[in-house]
Amino acid sequence: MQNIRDALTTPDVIPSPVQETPCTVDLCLDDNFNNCKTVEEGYFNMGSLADRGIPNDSVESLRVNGQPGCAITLHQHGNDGGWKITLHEGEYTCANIEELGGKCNDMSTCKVFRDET
Ligand SMILES: [Ca+2]
Repeated sequence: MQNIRDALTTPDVIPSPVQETPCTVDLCLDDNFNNCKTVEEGYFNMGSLADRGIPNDSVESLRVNGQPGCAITLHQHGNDGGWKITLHEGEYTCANIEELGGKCNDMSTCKVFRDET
């Protein structure tokens, strides 16, 4: 058994890199992170969002979870049309989304991904 002195003086031989965790996003139908549905990495069109309980033009706040580099791109329409914003790990209220160039209750498609750059 290791005594306490050894435990205190044993150097960390392995540097601790960022632990990679899955990228997920809580898409919330109401502001301030209420009524959220969680989606994993991938591209979601209107139909696949609806299948997950997220009707068209209903997202009002969201939370990007996981690391490193987890992100979501929100699109106003399909096919890359309309406004588009990319958000990295963190929490975004309706006001935050609008400050960043998006709109609340106006997103139709999105992509959750790990931004390797
Ligand atoms: Ca809403």
